[in-house]
Amino acid sequence: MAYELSELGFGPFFEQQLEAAGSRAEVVARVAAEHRGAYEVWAEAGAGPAQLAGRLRREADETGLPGVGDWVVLRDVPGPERTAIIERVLARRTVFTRGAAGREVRAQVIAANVELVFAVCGLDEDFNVRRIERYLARIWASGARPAVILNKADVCAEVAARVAEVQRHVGDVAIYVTSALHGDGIDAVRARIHAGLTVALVGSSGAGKSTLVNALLGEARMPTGAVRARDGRGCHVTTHRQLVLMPGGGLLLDTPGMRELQLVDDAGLEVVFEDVAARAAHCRYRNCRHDAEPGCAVRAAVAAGELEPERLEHYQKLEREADAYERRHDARLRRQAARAWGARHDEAAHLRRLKGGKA
Ligand SMILES: Nc1nc2c(ncn2[C@@H]2O[C@H](COP(=O)(O)OP(=O)(O)OP(=O)(O)O)[C@@H](O)[C@H]2O)c(=O)[nH]1
Ligand SMILES: [Mg+2]
Ligand SMILES: [Zn+2]
Repeated sequence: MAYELSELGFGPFFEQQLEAAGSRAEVVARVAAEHRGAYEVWAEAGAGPAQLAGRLRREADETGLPGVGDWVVLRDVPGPERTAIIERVLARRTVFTRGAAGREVRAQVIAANVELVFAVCGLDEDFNVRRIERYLARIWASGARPAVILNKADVCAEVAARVAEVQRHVGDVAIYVTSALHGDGIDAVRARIHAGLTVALVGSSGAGKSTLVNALLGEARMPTGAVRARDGRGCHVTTHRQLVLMPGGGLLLDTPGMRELQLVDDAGLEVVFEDVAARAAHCRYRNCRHDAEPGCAVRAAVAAGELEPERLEHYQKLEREADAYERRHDARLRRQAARAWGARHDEAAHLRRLKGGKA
């Protein structure tokens, strides 16, 4: 199978990077899938498996490694029978990352070079406005545009009220109401997708991302799975990220449900909480936390009934979370750097001893 690069979303932003590197004939490809370090790449001349050049693996940190959606340069033409070698990752236009989970130090690339990201939320037990805000903050921070899909409308008795509630929190971000299982509302979502555009779906497990992808494709290509009856949670059916080409053009990226989507910094919060941020610009202190500081314009707006107290509460909570992450993350990086330095130091002392010098 071979692809038109423009159909895969290739454009001047990436082309310029190739020209800058010289006129050497290069095989450009897009990473279509990634699973535990094994890649699938799509190029004009063919498609097939790929792996990283050893140098890349050694030099790059986690976010420097290619993720699904990345444009890469290969050593040779890919094909089903051979494993192509990825030599270089082109700079990204957008990148959606997940904060490092548990003990990991680095953020993980979820989707690279996507233009539009749908935050999918079920209108069942999954429904949670705060989670939608959190997703939107991360999507804005990625450089992509967000939109919201409220799925499973068929099992919700108060769709209009829920939509109104979400509307109050997302400003002018588009909201789509769907029932992926029955194909309702899908045409409006499909209308947002066109040739050359890459669209990702994110959201908790069981929200119906894969069911939506299937409905958009018009065929059951992605496996889907039942949610637990007890609490409506999904069972993490999708285990790896995969690009699929829409019959009418455009690319969809289905992602596994994320157990934790942390805010890694406050990028994006300013956009989601534009109403809060606009007032905060008038606080007396620039680093005002809007708690009990004198001259706080945000608190004043709440007191005057111009800003919902809930908005401020959500904003403060997310900002504290971002701060905590940054602090934890920095501390971890510092510890790691100290360890690496210690190891180098020990090694140098050991070498000096071997050479008969003083340690
Ligand atoms: N009633 C109803 N059920 C739906 C709808 N969309 C999806 N489902 C069901 O919800 C369950 C989970 O759907 P999936 O598409 O597998 O969910 P997912 O978001 O891809 O989940 P992960 O891959 O685990 O992240 C399945 O049983 C679907 O049939 C819908 O619109 N209405
Ligand atoms: Mg899925
Ligand atoms: Zn303030």
